[in-house]
Parts: sequence; C-alpha cells; structure tokens
Amino acid sequence: MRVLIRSFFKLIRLLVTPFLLLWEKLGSRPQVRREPAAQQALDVLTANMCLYQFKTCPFCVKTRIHIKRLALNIRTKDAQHDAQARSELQVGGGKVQVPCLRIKGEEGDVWLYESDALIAHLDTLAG
Ligand SMILES: N[C@@H](CCC(=O)N[C@@H](CS)C(=O)NCC(=O)O)C(=O)O
Repeated sequence: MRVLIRSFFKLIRLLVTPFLLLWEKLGSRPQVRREPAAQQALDVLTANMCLYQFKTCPFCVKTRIHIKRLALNIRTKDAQHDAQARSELQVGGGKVQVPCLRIKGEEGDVWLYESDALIAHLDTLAG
C-alpha cells in the first residue's frame, strides 16, 4: 500500500514538474532596473546570501521567480541532490525545509525559512 501511495505522489510530481518549470521560465523577467551603482550596492549585500532550494518545489519556484523579478543576484544550492548542501541546511538551519535563505553575518548566520517571510525580507532589501 505504501509503495502504491508513494508511486502515486511520484506520478503527480512528474506530471506537475513541466508546468512548474514553465511557470518559472515565463514569470522570471526582471521588473526592476537600477542604476549600476545601486545594483552594485545590492550585489554586495546579496553576495552574503544563498538560497537552499529544490528545483521543483513550488515554494522554491515562487521564491526564485521573485528573486529574478527583483533583479537580485543570489546564489542557489540544490538541497535535494547535493548532499553537502543538504547537510549544511540541516546542521546550520536546524531542519531540511526549503526554500531557506542563508544570510552570512559577522555575528553568525541567519537561516530564514518560509517563502512568504523570505520574500518579504527581499522586498525590504530591494526597496
Ligand atoms: N510553508 C513553507 C512550505 C515549504 C515546504 O513545504 N517545502 C517542502 C518542499 S516543497 C520541503 O521542504 N520538504 C522537505 C523535504 O522534502 O525533505 C514555505 O512556504 O516555505
């Protein structure tokens, strides 16, 4: 029974994946254009950030689209297939839940979970 349920969800995921990726492709155009100096200043801030994510997680797709719309340059790590990234997230953040934004700071890193909170944080950052 368990195998059947697992296979069912795997099938659903397989069917939904192309639509998720299409949604990301179509929705990812930058909607912000900054003066080079302003973009550079933001790039300095976002250089300390890293988004831990899964390629086909809908919450991650939503977050990646938002990041691209805000024209933010934030590195991503695949916590699904990259064992090291997964371990960093588990150890540093305390749980494997994506998306999670790691913000490196002098007094330690902040691990920001929950896509809505993360998006709100990035909106504030981008002005
Ligand atoms: N409320 C969370 C939901 C995030 C969530 O459910 N993420 C799933 C992937 S879609 C997850 O991290 N699952 C952990 C796992 O599969 O190991 C958000 O908006 O970020």
